[in-house]
Amino acid sequence: MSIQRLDVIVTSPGRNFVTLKITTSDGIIGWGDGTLNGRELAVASYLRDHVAPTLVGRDESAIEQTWQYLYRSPYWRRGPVTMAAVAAVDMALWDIAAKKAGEPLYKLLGGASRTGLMAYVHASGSTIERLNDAVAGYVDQGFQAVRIQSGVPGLGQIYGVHDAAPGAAYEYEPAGRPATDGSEPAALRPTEETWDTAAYLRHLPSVFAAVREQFGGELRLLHDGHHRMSPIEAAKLAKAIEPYDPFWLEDCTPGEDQAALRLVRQHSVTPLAIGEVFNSVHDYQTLITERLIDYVRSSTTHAGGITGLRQIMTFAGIYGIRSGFHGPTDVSPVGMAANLHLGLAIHNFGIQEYMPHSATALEVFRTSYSVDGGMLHPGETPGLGVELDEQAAAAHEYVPAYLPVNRLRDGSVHDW
Ligand code: CS2
Ligand code: MG
Repeated sequence: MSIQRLDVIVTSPGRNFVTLKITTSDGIIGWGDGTLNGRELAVASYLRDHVAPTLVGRDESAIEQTWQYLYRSPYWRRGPVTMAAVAAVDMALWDIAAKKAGEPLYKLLGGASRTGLMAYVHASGSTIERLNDAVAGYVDQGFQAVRIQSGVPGLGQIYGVHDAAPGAAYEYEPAGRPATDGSEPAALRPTEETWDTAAYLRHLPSVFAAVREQFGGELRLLHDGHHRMSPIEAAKLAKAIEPYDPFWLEDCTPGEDQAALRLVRQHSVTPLAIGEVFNSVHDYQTLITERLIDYVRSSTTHAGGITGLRQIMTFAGIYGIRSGFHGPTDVSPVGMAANLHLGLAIHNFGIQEYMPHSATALEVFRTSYSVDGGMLHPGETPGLGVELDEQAAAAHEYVPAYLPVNRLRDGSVHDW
């Protein structure tokens, strides 16, 4: 049996997704997620123009060899576009292998190491009161871990902060579909936000204090710094929130500066998570061997699929570092399912990010994973357990959409 055809499907049910469909000569279909928020068409072209023609006729069961072939042979290794494309192929081949075995994918990865995966959800609010309302909504639904993001007095819209009905699902990072700015020809530009780290550092400890006061000590509280701090600013924040027992502080400094976390570690025992923008085990080398992080934030979609992320987790496991896989709505339901199967199987699972996809997205992607009492499970359907409805997908054409730009008050471009 062999790979007979590869089709790349770009669909936009509320937001853009890039999905690879691999069909084998005996008619089995595998799905893979290659969505790279704001750069979707680059991955689609990489897959269509440079990957698909080289894979037709290959043995679909040679998953590891195909991964190495796509990783090593083009000479240009790593990088988000390449590794999202590798991820899409890898997931689709695992999906096919598990469908052929008639088993849910986690059984091919060593079987279940646990009964379910603890999820964390996103609560946010422009004010502390609204944030607390959002947290209450999730606690009522049984979630045991909540990421808390809030507005900062004096600043306007901040990425990742929205007021939503308590407990309601929302796609807070929709990768804004840019409005034209009146210029001719119409420019499609990302929206822009203003940032002030000092104001944020003054405010955030009071946010943690207020949430702890209302919900007590047991609820796990997470926070995402979204790469916006310098090492010394991050150290200051990590130390300031320590009394509120955070589960983790995520992306406190720009991810590519691995040594930055040494400084944060010297000043605080707040657990650290990083890696949603990483795409290979090499990005983690210093962080893991020096134990500068506690949680790996990569997703299967951006780190070379199940094969790539499993490499990272095996390496991390030697150092007692656990998973906190990236699971925002820009990881498609296919990628989410891949995260769940891997998380169920590995020994060093920690927690799984969970942002429910919109009803429109779930009409295109038919899922069989579940969430119950704050715990996720990939389900028992053979394969990944997600099928793309091609007719439904065709109804949603690609729309250019970009993540916002973050600037300091003086207009200079900042990390976000
Ligand atoms: C966020 C992400 O989930 C998170 O922790 O940082 O939603 C991230 O901003 C997006 O995936 C970017 O595409
Ligand atoms: Mg993040």
